[in-house]
Amino acid sequence: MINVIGLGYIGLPTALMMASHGVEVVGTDYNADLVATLNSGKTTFKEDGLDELFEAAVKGGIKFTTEYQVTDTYIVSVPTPYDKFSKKIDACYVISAVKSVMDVCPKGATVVIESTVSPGTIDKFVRPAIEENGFVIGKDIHLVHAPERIIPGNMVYELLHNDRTVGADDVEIGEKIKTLYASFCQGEIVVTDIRTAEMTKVVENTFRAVNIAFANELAKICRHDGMDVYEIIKICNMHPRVNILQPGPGVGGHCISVDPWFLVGDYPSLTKVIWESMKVNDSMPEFVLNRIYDIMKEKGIKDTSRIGLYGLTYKENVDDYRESPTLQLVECMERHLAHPLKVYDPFITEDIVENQYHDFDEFLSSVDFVVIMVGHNEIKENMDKLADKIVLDTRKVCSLENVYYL
Ligand code: SAJ
Repeated sequence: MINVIGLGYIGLPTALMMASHGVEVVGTDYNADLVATLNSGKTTFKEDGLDELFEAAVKGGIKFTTEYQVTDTYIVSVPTPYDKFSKKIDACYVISAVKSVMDVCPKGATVVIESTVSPGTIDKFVRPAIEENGFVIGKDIHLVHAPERIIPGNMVYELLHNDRTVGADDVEIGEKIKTLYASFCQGEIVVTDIRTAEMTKVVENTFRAVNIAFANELAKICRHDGMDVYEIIKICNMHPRVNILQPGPGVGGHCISVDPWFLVGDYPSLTKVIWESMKVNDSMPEFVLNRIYDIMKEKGIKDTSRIGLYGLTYKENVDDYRESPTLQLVECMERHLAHPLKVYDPFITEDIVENQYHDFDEFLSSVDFVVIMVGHNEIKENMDKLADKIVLDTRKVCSLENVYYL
């Protein structure tokens, strides 16, 4: 039996995937409300194909509980926040989950860490947490790091098809865990050591952050001299070895806006490119604010009362708003004591910010100037409703004429 610890954005789909592929799974989470929701037959976030996967896993016998199980294999997928000031990883959830596993697990058990951790975290924090209990790693407890790679919005497909990395001290244990993931994963699974696995995960997200920063910097250069950044990127990308990403209003989510800071925090004097890239991405919400201001001046708009931000999530068609560019922009306005803009997002039903609307038409009738912060399908399918508005499209999703871009 596999005990998956932490039933969030990664743990839940992973547990469901295994259970629907014939593996006996118990999912454990310390949040009793979350466990109750799952036990009542409902999923806890929106994701394409997740409900169907949930159904298949329930048929496959998956159980949800707040209790840690006595078994031989644990998969830990709990959050790894970072300290905003020091930019270092806060491994407290991983440590506490591993300690709770140690309280119940028999000798010979394997603990797989799926949570993203900065290189060295397992040596620095996880090994001591295990050894504290008198266990000898490699003899009494086996340790594996198998970082996830799935992208919110396409998680179910990517869980099935992406290649994976399994880092282990011992190749035999690595191969055993590879077989477990191969129960559902059709991609190639590479077995390596733990330190390498830790590093690859953070490097993958840093690669994307740096490349998004490059696109954002191009947007700024092009704005400065009135050039069309999208046309330029389109043409450049026809070169066989160039593949520039898309500029946007900033970078959010719990991965790309976070993981690169682990490297900056650990190697401050060696991470010039990464650090500057993060600063460029972090500057984008304020860049959008400046664009709003310029357009207001051009159009003779005197106050912000009829300006609205469309989209609150960190990217299109997901319900996750962690570190989202819209939240960053709202916070930036607050810091400048500015009156909050109207905000609407079809995926967010609870009140997150001031002046938030929950009905698309009501939102539209309360504004004359719409800033598209997220390109949800809803807005793409309802472009005609923006025909009489001033539109600043930060995602290049608008098909109307006379639209402003970044
Ligand atoms: N973004 C841009 N321009 C782009 C692409 C993205 O501005 O061209 C923005 C998005 O709008 C969003 C942010 O960047 O705000 C991040 O979105 P994303 O779709 O690039 O990535 P995430 O954070 O949803 O998922 C990433 C993925 N990592 C990589 O692609 C290297 C995913 O595979 C990882 O599993 C995930 O991080 C994670 O959990 O680490």
